[in-house]
Amino acid sequence: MMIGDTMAYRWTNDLTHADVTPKAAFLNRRQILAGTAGLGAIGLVGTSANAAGEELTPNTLEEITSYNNYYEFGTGKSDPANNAHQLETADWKITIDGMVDNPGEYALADLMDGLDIEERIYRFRCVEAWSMVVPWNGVELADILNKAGVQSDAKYVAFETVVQPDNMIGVRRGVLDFPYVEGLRLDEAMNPLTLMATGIYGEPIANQNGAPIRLVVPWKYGFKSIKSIVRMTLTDEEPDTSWNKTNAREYGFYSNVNPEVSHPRWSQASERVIGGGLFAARQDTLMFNGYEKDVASMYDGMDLSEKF
Ligand SMILES: Nc1nc2c(c(=O)[nH]1)N[C@H]1C(S)=C(S)[C@@H](COP(=O)(O)O)O[C@H]1N2
Ligand SMILES: [Mo]
Repeated sequence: MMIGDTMAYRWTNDLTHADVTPKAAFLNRRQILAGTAGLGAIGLVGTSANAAGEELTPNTLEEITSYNNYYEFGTGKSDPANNAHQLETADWKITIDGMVDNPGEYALADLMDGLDIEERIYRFRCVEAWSMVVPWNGVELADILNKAGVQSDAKYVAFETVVQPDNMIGVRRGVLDFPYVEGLRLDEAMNPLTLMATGIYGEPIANQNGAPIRLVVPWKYGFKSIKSIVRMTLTDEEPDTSWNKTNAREYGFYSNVNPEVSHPRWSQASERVIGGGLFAARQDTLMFNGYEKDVASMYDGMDLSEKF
């Protein structure tokens, strides 16, 4: 198996679906735009350029929806695609509580009301040393948090994924301590790059990608980008995070992408690009996954190997 290709601590597939997928057809810019022609239906005020003004070639929707980590639906890369149709997403509500002026349980539609859904084409780098490029549709987390009114003593946001044991085989098997939880420092949460995604390629986000709404933090390892969110709590204490609880030595709270700080079991200096096929070339991993100029100042003076 490929070294560094697993964060599963009980079991993992040696060869996954994506490993045997033939190289994806090259999608040019025009085709990508044509493919997003229907975006008006979900209120996209779309731009083709991404926030950082980079030209990235997104992975295909097939790749993005067939090679996933969503342990509630199993630990294999193709398990979420096979099992996540069971996720119940109707009448989705998100509780926002803790240090906010307007705590409560919000209907997703009310939270999104009045916000412009943008397209953000971001690099996505899993801690297991594979990567994709994903054309998300979503809103800045800051816009949602501002609706709730963040109080001045809040320092972190804690996030929680839905738990539906009847629908989630990984929850029934107890492959992790559920609910899946994550957290960001408040400045990270308020950073303009931090997205709450509701779509990919202009379509509602697939269940296996975290329907109906998930976090996307493109400069951090993928496990920070928690799926199917039902609670956000503003707090003044650093929140627990699922992978840190599971293995604190290997997975820190910050988990910023950093080619110079190795995982205890593998290097993070390079990554395998999904879609390249079994013999895909690796590419160098970029500091903060290529978003250094947008985010590095948040960590000024911080020892990034100590606060990994
Ligand atoms: N609730 C929940 N969120 C999760 C995960 C998970 O298992 N459960 N896996 C994380 C990991 S390790 C990664 S790499 C990304 C994968 O997102 P994708 O399947 O959309 O590529 O989701 C993250 N969010
Ligand atoms: Mo990951």
